[in-house]
Amino acid sequence: MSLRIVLFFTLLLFVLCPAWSQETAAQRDVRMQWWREARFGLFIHWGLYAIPAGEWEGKTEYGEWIRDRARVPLDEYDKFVHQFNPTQFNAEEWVRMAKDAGMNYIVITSKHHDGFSLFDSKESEFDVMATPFKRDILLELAKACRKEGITLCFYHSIMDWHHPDYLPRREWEKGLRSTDGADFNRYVDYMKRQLKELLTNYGAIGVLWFDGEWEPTWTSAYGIDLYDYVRGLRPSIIINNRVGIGRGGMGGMTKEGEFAGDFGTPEQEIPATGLPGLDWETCMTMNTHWGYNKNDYNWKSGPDLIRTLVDIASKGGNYLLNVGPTAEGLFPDASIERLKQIGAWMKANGESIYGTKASPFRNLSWGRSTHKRIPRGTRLYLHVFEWPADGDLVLPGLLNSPKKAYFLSDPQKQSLPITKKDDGLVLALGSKPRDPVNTVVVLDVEGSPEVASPPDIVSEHPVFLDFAEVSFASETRNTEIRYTLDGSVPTVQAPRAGSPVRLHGTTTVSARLFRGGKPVSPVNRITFMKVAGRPADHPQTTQSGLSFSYYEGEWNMLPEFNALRPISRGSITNVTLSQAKEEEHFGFDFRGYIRVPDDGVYTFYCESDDGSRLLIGDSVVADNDGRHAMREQKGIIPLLAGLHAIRVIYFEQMGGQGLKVSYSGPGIVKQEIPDSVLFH
Ligand code: H79
Repeated sequence: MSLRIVLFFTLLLFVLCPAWSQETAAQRDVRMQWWREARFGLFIHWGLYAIPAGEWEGKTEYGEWIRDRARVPLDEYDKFVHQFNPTQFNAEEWVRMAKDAGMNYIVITSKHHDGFSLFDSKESEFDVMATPFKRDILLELAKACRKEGITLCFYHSIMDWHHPDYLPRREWEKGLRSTDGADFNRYVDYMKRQLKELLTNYGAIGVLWFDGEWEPTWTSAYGIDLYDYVRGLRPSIIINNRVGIGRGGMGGMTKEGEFAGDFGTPEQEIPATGLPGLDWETCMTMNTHWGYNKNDYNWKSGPDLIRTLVDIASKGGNYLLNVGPTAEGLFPDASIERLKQIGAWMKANGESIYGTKASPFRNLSWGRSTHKRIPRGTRLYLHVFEWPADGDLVLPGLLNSPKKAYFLSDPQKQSLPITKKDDGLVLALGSKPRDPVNTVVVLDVEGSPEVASPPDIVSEHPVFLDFAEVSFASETRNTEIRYTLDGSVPTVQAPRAGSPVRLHGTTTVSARLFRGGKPVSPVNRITFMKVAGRPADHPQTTQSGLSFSYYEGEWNMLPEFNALRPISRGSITNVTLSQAKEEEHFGFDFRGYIRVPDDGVYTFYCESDDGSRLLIGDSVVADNDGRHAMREQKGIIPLLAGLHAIRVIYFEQMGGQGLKVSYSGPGIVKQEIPDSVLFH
């Protein structure tokens, strides 16, 4: 092909493909920059549900889901439109409260699952202009945000319990609202037209925060199309991962290989560790509900919220903290009080949050850290939650040469004494915290952060029957690992880690990093226990399969099935939900024996939606209780060859359902437990 033809096709490709699908990493970094630096935002859940304020027919447990959870018929709910008149609403006050709390952006519900639009929508009669209030709330907020330099963002629900074309109906609503003539594609077009209104009439919008994507009608193809559509309207906008269907439950991160949107959305959760290379934002309520609930007094404390913000920043995430305003248009007093407490801390310490990166330390016993690049070095922010008893703050494994340390809140920046030890630095802080919640210490060091974390000590299990093989690993460059097997601290004379070490009895293994003959990391220590396997059971008779009892009821946790009367009983080839008579609100208790071929440590896995638990004999091996989407929990147990009593219990509250029980062990790669090894 001639160069000219190649050029022509390249150009054609460029013109035909939307810019966002060929965005380079550098372009993405530019687009994400404000959001990554902002770190802290205000979530606002506001709509008609503020009027009942959580109460319906004497029950007071509801929030923004009230129409669904209390099964409020549509025409009943629609009456709230005529009552919505938040005369106390003052956009400037709201925005100022967010700003004073140290927040950089606001995400407000342009439309929640109930389908009510908080803005003047030409596409819907179910909007704020149909209320006595008749003011475009989002327009007033947009103006106030622009004035205060706050980025306005919209939460827009894909699920819609009001629009006639939206499908499916709620389970309980099927007889009440017909689906005749409903056309989901037409609903999607409606949603797109509303999004166009939101992206053209309110100035620059920072984020579109989708939600309610988990219903079966929403597909990956719809998600990709919607993402492209929104980026097409506003190329620089940021979109959360709930635009597609790749979110992994409430943990919120995008599942491997799925369409990601721009950031993960853990809900009411914080990832256990940082997630290098991923953008994410934890959203959280201050009490229990998102929408206003007048009886919800379950407030997190101000100090708790401050530490949560710091914890999230130390893991490289954003914090989106919610307020549910009242039907009068006011933030609850308890929310205002907490925003002020956070604001006071942020005013003195915000520098340690905005624009920072995740902690270079794996774990700090006394608190958290964040960091930033500075010319020729790194500025570490050390967030001291637990003040050291002797006033000495230890930075385990920090290899960089220190330049200067001082309290962030000290205008004089008086230097704190620094001592270099073998395995880190020690800062002399003095005897009293400057801030009872979180004192921030600034430590400037040379170069990019380098932390010698204690080496990993790796073995298949912490217990073994016969012997265990242990190996060592570290990611710190230019170091060697030395270890001992008697509980003592490894010195430079201790053996160097090489091929795996074989243990025959209970042993405490200690390992430490060395560089140039000197220890540079703290010591890692793990005890591996030699244990006796559980002796096999000897049931009198056995037939293939398991026995089961089937129950019905509404539970949020696994109930005590023994105390309940089963709806039915029987035998079954394996743990399956095939004998369930309902779609939701049911449970199973499976019992029998499992045959394991060899002595050894076995791992059992319970994957379920909602909760499940697996017991061998009386031991709980895998506990996956609670209401959740498909999620796996596992555990181990040492077993001798033969039959072992096994029990699996399960419950389904509502939504999706599923149960998968797997095992692995000596000679058995992880697999679902086959029918052939189950007996009763
Ligand atoms: O707007 C607030 C809540 O109203 C909304 N998201 C926050 C920001 C919310 N909707 N539902 N939920 C929270 C909980 C729903 C959980 C489930 Fe699922 C939906 C369980 C099963 C389907 C999420 C998706 C977890 C698994 C799949």
